[in-house]
Amino acid sequence: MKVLLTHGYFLKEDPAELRIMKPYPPLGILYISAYLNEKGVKNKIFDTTFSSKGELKKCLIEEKPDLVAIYVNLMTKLNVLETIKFIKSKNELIKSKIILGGPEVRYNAEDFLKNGADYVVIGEGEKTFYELILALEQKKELKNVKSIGYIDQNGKATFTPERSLIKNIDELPFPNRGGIQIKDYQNAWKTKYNRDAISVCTMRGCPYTCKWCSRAVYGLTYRRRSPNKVVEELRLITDEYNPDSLWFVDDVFTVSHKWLFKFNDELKKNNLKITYECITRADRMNEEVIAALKESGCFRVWIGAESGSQRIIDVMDRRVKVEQVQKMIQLSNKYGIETGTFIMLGYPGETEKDIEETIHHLVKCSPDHFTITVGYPIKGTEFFQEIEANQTEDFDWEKFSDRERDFKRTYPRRYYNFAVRRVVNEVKYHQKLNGSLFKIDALKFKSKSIAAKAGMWWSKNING
Ligand code: B12
Ligand code: SF4
Repeated sequence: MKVLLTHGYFLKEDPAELRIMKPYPPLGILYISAYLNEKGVKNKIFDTTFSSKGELKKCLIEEKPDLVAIYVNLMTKLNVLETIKFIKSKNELIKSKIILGGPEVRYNAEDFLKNGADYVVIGEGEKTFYELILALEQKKELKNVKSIGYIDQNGKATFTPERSLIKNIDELPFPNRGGIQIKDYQNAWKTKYNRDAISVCTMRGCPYTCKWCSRAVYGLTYRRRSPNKVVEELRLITDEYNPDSLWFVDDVFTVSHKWLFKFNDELKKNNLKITYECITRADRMNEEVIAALKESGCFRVWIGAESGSQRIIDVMDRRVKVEQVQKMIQLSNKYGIETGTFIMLGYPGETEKDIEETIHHLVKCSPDHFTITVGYPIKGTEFFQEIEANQTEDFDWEKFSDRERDFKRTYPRRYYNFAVRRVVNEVKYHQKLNGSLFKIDALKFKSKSIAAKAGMWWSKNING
């Protein structure tokens, strides 16, 4: 069987992503590809990141794969639907079956099947996809393949029972980075930042329950590769690509302190020096952990909080104290590690007072970086369940992603665009005021902050 793995992320067609220019390879597909290679199933990857929709279509027509296997997340959903439509409209591709996997699948499976996908793989993909390929090759009954969905003979969407997760993820082969042009990613980074980065995954799942976070793939689990296996992969990456830095895509890098200390020891034992960036939670940090992060090469740590208001953090079930977040950001900085944090505005129940507390929080702990988004409900999350009844308009699934799904918030939607500007400019004002000799710079940000505050008032009281 001819298997083509692909996705729907086209960097050139996305102005926002072009501005950010931090592309990462599609790790999920690279894991699937490596697993199939190990099992002797030939497969090819068409990496869309630096390509175009036209090139993908050309490749499909040329290759005529038996199976087109596509990764889909909420951002790439619409592009993936377009690819499905294309395949279904071409006589040359009449025999190509479409299989979808990735985080967007579990809670949208029926819609994808109705829109042309032949099969969906729910959750962790390696074993399921391999078994599905075998069943299709040997024309066996699909009902025996766990964790898949398909349209049965009666035209009904059918789902098989859930498969248990792979217990020991050390068994998995390293992602097939050789199947794509990693150099293209490195060049894109080098051009923009003078520094490149390669992504690595050491854990699967997260044991926490933040209400807005999607756990559609790995659920409420925590499985970790052993430090020596990770170091083995890092050695290969270093020898092959020699990147300036690594990015651990793990949900909570310091969730196990024991693991971190062992990882640090393993790096030393193997005389491997790395520079890396990771994400974690303040409640899984302390001074000893920060020292270990520094020693093992962490140059930047992202510490989640989402809000500076304890009330909102609690509503989100974030299970962290805002003071802890502030303390860990300051302590990491003291150890010479750059810090970043994520902020989300517009969560249900958030008021202007909470937004002001968020500003106060950011000013107080002064992280080196922060990202700010207006929260949106991802299907399958508790946040989604909470707002489902309060959606402001009918949602056309085929035309929009969850990012465009809106609901009745405390204030009109437009208010939050001003609120984002207010937070960014007010924080910059304080940073400039404290850091620069030229206070005139600070005043520029202050005036923008005041204008944004006026916009908040105007959209709240006059024109929402
Ligand atoms: C790294 C990462 C990013 C990176 C890089 C993305 C990339 N190119 O890989 C960056 C920072 C750019 C990013 C951005 C975004 N991300 Co992101 N990201 C992640 C993160 C932390 C890790 C992804 C990863 O590599 N996982 C490891 C691999 C091995 O797992 P996997 O991809 O899920 O693959 C497995 C299965 O899904 C399945 N599978 C995957 N593909 C396929 C294909 C087939 C055919 C089959 C059969 C199976 C299969 O098998 C794989 C192995 O078991 C995840 C959370 C997580 N822990 O997974 C969020 C996550 C994927 N991101 C998410 C979101 C929301 C976003 C953004 C929309 C955020 C935003 N507001 O901008 C953007 C979208 C960007 C884009 N254009 O696609 C959500 C997705 C939710 C959803 N329903 O789609 C997640 C799950 C976070 C969360 N918990 O809410 N992200
Ligand atoms: S936000 Fe982070 S800690 Fe919370 S559930 Fe998601 S991955 Fe886990």
